[in-house]
Amino acid sequence: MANYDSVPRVDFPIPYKIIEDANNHLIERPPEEHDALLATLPVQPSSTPYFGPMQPFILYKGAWMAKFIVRGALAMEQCFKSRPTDLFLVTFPKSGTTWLKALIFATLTRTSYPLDQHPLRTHNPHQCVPVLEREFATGRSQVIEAISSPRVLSSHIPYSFLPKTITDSDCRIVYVWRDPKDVLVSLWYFTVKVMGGADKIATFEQFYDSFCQGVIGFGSIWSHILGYWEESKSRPEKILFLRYENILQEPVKHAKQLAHFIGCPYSEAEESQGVVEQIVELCSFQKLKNLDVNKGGILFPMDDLNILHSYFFRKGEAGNWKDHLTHEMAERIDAITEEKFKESELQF
Ligand code: PAP
Repeated sequence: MANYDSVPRVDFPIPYKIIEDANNHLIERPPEEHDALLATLPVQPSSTPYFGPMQPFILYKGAWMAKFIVRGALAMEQCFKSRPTDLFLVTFPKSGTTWLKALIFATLTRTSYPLDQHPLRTHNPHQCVPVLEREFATGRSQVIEAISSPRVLSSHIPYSFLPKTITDSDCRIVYVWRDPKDVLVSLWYFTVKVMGGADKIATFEQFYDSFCQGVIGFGSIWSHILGYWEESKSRPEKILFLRYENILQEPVKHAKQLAHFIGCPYSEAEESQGVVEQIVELCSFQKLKNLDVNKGGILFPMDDLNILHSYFFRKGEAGNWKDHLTHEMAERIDAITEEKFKESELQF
């Protein structure tokens, strides 16, 4: 297994500039190779409530997905080449991606930058760790190839969508999951912000129903979690399976576990100097949320979506669903979770 002690520096910033056009605009050229296959996939009925431009969703490998994610996954299957030192962060959206991007990136680069001048102070965590399927879906695989090792890459795709170059390798995956009720609420608020208001989309009740049915653009959250859980049970050295709420409760313990898993454990000297606590503090919700870079700034400026950095920081706590779900709504989700998880040894 790779050890990062000898290669502590991670490329930064991500080399997007390699695909600028003559006017310094970042270029997007969605690959067309899979258009014919994509056109054969079932499309959600037009009566499905509308939540944004990722629709209509298409059915691929049993999951209702945004078309660009399937396009990205197909392009990854065809072209992506993993490297033994690659590290992947995988999450169902709104399960702790931003936080773990920060923690992983800060852990890996802690000897490259003084912590008081760390790039996370001036860059949103999503600017430090690219989303694989997004880059492949928009024809920017060169960005991924241009990053020197060790690469930290992220993804939201289900385990069954991962290319063999990842699943058949010894590359490590950090998977983070979160109480589906909080994921639902977080995803709703994010969607409302991106869409410019709740009046632009279907109702929260319809969103809730779609989430329960797994028709939200990333497949069913329960299948997503179980796909990685089953694999992590049989290959714990490959997949570190973490839960958002547990990291919130014991961040220092989990930061150490993470560093160990990714091959750059904290030395005794670092521990006694409080480096773990400093990394945890740098990546904490309050710290990141209040940085100027995360109060302003647009992520993916080449998109029409206008996703602001601030959209990734809302409450940052466990149990906020209590302010948004009725007792019946919460019970229904918990019943689904219990039913889906009952055959696995996964404790909720
Ligand atoms: P993504 O999958 O689209 O990248 P992701 O970062 O997983 O989004 O989700 C954002 C959630 O993580 C928000 O949760 P909330 O809506 O329930 O508040 C956000 O507040 C939370 N979050 C962001 N950064 C941190 C952090 N450093 N610590 C804890 N939670 C965080």
